[in-house]
Amino acid sequence: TAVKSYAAVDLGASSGRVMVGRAGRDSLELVEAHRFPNRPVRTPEGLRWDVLSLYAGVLDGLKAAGQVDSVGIDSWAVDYGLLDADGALLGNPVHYRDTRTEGVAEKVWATVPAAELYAATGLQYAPFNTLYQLVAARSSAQLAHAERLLLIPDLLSYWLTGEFGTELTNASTTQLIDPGTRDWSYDVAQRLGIDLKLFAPLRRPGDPAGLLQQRVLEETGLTGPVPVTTVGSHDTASAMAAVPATGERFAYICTGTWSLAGLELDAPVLTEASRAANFTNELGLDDTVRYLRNIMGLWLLQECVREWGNPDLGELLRAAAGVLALRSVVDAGDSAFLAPGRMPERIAEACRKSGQPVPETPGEVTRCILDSLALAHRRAVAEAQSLADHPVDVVHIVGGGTRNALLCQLTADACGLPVVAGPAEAAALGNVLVQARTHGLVGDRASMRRLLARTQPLVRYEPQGDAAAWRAAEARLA
Ligand code: LFR
Repeated sequence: TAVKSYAAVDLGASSGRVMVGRAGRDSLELVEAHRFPNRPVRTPEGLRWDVLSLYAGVLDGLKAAGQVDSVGIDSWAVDYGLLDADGALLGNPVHYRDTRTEGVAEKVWATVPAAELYAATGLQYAPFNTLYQLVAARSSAQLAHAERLLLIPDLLSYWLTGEFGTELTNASTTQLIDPGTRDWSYDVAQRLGIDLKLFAPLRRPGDPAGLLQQRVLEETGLTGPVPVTTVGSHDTASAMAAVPATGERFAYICTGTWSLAGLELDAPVLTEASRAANFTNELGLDDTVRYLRNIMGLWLLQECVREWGNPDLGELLRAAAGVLALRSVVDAGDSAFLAPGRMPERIAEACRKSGQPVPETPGEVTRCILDSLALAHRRAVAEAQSLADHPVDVVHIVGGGTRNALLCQLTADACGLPVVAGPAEAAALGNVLVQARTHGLVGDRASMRRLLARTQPLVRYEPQGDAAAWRAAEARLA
């Protein structure tokens, strides 16, 4: 049977990559064509993405990938570039960890109360939701001159093809989409003075997104026509499409800079209890809802490692494995950990404030982080099941965190459920599979998942240890 090649552009908060997926009816393999750093820059105005260097990485990656049948793009969510009437980019996109949204939510809620906002959009409160960013930018010269707003993957897609669009799974993270109609929330936008005309028409995974422009073909050495195919352009939507679940009763945790932990549902959960628990209803493939909670994730560790001058990660994890379990834990869901900098001190402060021993050595801090993440995973998985009335018997971990065996085992222990870990490159695989499906190679979501389960190396972790210790640790944070 035919095997086709797809390029998956997958941009994460700390690196970007172009992967080549070769998919057939019974085969799926992924190779890395190019990986490049994503280094945010602190300018006098604030924290910015270096989006031109990302685009250069994408072009280098497509060149390294060689001839492919299609290209798909995914990245982190919520951030955007603004274009003027000539289609030129107005400045560097603002990083979602920038502080410009501090105090903005309160202003928004004075116009649209938080409960109404949740009922209309189903989105968790996070200071970086595009809605708050746009309100923060309301009186900026840039926004005044903008004719178009493109989310990051849509911006790169525009540069590659010359065509505009707004991909739906990522648009659902703006807090301007109604998860019931899967269309714009016109009322919310109007009340907050957000001009929806800035957004290009919505498109869905599987929709065509144009062809690589002549200039791009020349630069990359590819022979046209090469189509760009719309995938779940939010990396978490693509990663979820690559959860190798074989049944319906599963929870997932997409791990990396963030841990996104929750369920795949047919309909949003918009109850007051769900809002209070800060669960989000983002949109997934095929009319699904990604019901999940954002947990700070390995960001906590990445930031410490940066502060410690990049020691060897393997050694750090071995040291952490030898530290007494659950000695001190912090709330890994707390947005107090959102901003970069001074992470070991901030973790120590949180332990001190909650009357727990302060972790001193890098090994102790690392253990505190991993225990805290596992605990946050446990809470999210348990609360999602009860809020959505959707019980599970297995937790799938996908993404970069699957390479961290200690984190996977602790998560199994904390959840009291088996964990199936893998694939690590879930977002790129989900990206490839949606392209493959669009071009007629694999069938529905279930058959995509069966193909993953058959072809990807997965590791199973059985829950061990002391369930009471996790309950006690949870109580310490309550
Ligand atoms: C993960 C992710 C999360 C989103 C955060 C910010 O990479 O896309 O889903 O909440 O980044 O965009």
